[in-house]
Amino acid sequence: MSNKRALITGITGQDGSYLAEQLLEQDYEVHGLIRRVAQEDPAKRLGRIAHIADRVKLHPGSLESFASVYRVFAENEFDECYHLAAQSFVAESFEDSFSTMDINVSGTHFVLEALRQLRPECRFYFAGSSEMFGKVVESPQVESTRFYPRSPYGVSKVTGFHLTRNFRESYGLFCCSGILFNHESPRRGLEFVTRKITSTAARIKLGLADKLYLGNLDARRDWGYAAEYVHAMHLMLQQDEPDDFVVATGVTHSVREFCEVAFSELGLDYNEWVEVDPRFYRPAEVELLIGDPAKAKDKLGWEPRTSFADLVRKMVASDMEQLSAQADHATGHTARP
Ligand code: G4F
Repeated sequence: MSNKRALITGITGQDGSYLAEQLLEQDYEVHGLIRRVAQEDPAKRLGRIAHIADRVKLHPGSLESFASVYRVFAENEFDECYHLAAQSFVAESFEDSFSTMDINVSGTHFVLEALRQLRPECRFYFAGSSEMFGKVVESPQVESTRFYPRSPYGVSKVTGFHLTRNFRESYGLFCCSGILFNHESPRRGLEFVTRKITSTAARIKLGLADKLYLGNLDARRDWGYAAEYVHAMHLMLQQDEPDDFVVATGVTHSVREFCEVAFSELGLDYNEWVEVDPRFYRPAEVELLIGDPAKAKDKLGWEPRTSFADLVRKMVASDMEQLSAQADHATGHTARP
């Protein structure tokens, strides 16, 4: 049992919510940094952590303001900091590269600098990304694979990764980066391709939608289960020495294969429902990602457990359950056979 105090930036996101749950189970005092957003429905914004809201301490702050990050560190003595907050949608980073850079690069810099000045003993985790490998120079990708980012998001994560390593090497701080490959769950945002597929397939099954429009169906990703990936983050901060780790399954599938499994789970043929819409193509694409998690297995004792098919099934089942209630109330909608 632990009485450690942890700060999670991005606590309301998919990963933040799973990590908060797991740290609470280990008796951590869990704090979260949340954006101060006027007039937003708190039930919606805090939806993923509603069930633990009374057990976490939330601090309003902005990653765009060093002063607000500094204040949170000045007022609390954290033992561990998990920096997960980011503009994390790759497609959006092409639309607004400047705010992606501000939040992902300066935001990371602010957290590191506040920690260095006020709480150098606090261990720090940076959410790196397989997007850093981008146009991959080797497969599978490992910790030493050269980065070749293909989006403003990827560039921002490479910079955050180097900042994290630089603070470790310059100031002796316990700073780690997890290079996490795509990780999904029923809590995934609706704009990411996996959840877009499972939620729209469920809507189609229930008669609430007629088509699923997607971009590049041939892109391949190494998809794992988010609840397992946050466990790896925690393990990284429990080691004797800070280090960087690839977290992945070692298996890759195409977006098309994801569609195939998701629709067939509902007794549907994806060919009849999925249409390619070039609006969803990206200016530069990451065609293939596949990670080798051998170092994480060896040093952290971490291994993925949920298979690709089980992950898809879990997400489809959850969307069907959520949307069924909605369909029951809608008039004129009938589930497809
Ligand atoms: O689900 P995605 O949007 O995830 P992406 O771009 O791989 O990034 C995610 O994983 C990263 C880890 O590698 C994270 F760092 C990042 O924050 C994020 O969580 O897209 C996956 C693939 C892409 O190749 C995209 O072009 O799916 C393709 N795709 C095809 N049609 C689509 C769509 N992606 C989205 N979001 N929407 C589509 O309609």
